[in-house]
Amino acid sequence: MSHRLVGFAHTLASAIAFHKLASGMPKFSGKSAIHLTVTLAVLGVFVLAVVPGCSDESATPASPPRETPTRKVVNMKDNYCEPKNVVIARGDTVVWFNAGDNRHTTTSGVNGVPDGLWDSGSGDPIAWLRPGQSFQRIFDDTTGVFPYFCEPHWSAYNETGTVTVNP
Ligand SMILES: [Cu+2]
Repeated sequence: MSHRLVGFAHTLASAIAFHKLASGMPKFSGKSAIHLTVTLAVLGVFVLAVVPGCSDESATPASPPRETPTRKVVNMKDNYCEPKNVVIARGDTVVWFNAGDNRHTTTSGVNGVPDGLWDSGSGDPIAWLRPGQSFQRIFDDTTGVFPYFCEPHWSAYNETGTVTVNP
C-alpha cells in the first residue's frame, strides 16, 4: 500500500512541477493550456494503469487456488503436504499451494534426489516457495505413480507425497 502511495505522490509531484514549469513560460497560449491539460490527463491515466501494477507479492493477500474436477490442490503446511497422496487422470493439473509459514518445495524424486519430472525450485533456499505462492504441473505427458519431496523438510519431517496419474 505504501508503495502505491509513494508512486502516487511521486506522480503528483511531477505533475505539479510540470504545471509550475508550464506556468512560468513567457507565453501561456491556449495551445499550451490544452497541452498541459492533456499531459495531466495522461499522468492521471498513468497513475491508474501503472501504480496498481507496482504492488509487490507480499502486498497482495494470497488466496488459495480453487479445486476443480481437473485440478487437485495440495496444501503445503508446516511441515507436511495435505493430502499427501493425490490421484488424478492424465491431463489433470496438480497445484501445490504453500499454506504454511515456512518455505517449501515440491520436487519429484525420492530421498532428496530430484528425478527431473518437476521441481518448484530446489537447490537454493531463495527459490523455495514462500507462503502464499504456488506451483502447478499439468500431467498430460505420463501415467504412473510419482513420488515427490520437500527439499528442506523431507528428511526431518517426512514431507513427501505421491501423484498417481491414471490413464
Ligand atoms: Cu516443506
